[in-house]
Amino acid sequence: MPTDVQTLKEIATRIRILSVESTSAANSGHPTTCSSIAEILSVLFFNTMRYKVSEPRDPGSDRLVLSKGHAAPALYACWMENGLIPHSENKNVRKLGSNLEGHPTPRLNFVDVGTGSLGQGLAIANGMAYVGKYLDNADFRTFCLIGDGECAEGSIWESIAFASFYKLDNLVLILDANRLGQSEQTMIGHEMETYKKRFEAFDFYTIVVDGHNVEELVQAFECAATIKGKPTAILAKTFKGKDFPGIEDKENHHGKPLGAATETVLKHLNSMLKCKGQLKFTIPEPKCAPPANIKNVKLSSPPSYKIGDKVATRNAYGTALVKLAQSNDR
Ligand SMILES: Cc1ncc(C[n+]2csc(CCOP(=O)(O)OP(=O)(O)O)c2C)c(N)n1
Repeated sequence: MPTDVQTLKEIATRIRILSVESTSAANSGHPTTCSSIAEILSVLFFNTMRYKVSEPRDPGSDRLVLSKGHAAPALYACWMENGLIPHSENKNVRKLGSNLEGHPTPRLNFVDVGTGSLGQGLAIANGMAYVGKYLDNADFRTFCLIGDGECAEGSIWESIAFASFYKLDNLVLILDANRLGQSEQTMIGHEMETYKKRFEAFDFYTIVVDGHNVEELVQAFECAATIKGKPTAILAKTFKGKDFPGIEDKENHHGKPLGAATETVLKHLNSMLKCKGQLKFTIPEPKCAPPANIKNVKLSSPPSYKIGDKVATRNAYGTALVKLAQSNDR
């Protein structure tokens, strides 16, 4: 049975609360960045994505790349709500010695790739989707969440071209169009039709949604699963700092904990909760996929250069790659 809409809304509010609490406790971080994606993450983690909480790296699991890695506290909140991380860890986010760093790292068993340097996550998600579709013939889907400010990075558009060229229909790109970047409005702000035209020009199947409407998100992800021969872009119109009174959609709040406003914001968010106890949700099981052999990734023979040899770096690099491939065909 799918998770009901009210529960998905409730979890979104809990994600906001946890993100505010952790960043205020750390006195650093990006609570407004987390807030704009609360519904997107709630629907992905508690309705759409197939995965196992007990085995986050199950090869059949859907992948999620949080390319806007500075929203890490919201990602951690999801893994707290699904039961993998104890809630007591939330106060350690961004603290020295905690693996719950300001940006996700693969030291965490539910993170495949470190993100935070904007513009990189989509290229990596492409690689995952490419492998799933063409090498492993596996059924998992790859989701990649990018920011609108992040779209100023040229590498995003290179990756969009790649996904389209290779017809990665197992890739779902989600654009969190919260209008604001680091210091001001992004180039095209909330012009969703302009985004749509751009993605369509790259031959993506494109769906514009209200990114705070869980029903629209559920439908969009379901629709994406039916699209063949092209990747899907879900363009979510959102608000940075959503549900933070006095802060939502305002400039000058990027990368700042809420400080003196923490108490009033938490009071407001808590007043939105309908259920204080355990929520009932269903996480779909992953389908079977072959485990990838990533053992024996080493040079088939050691480098044989002599001191003083002059070798072009690209040749040395190429030789090393060939030797790696001789030990492991991945
Ligand atoms: C390559 C790179 N350049 C700059 C930064 C610094 N930076 C961190 S967040 C951010 C703004 C991101 O805006 P957006 O993608 O819209 O995310 P939002 O926080 O609004 O959700 C910038 C420029 C970075 N992390 N990586």
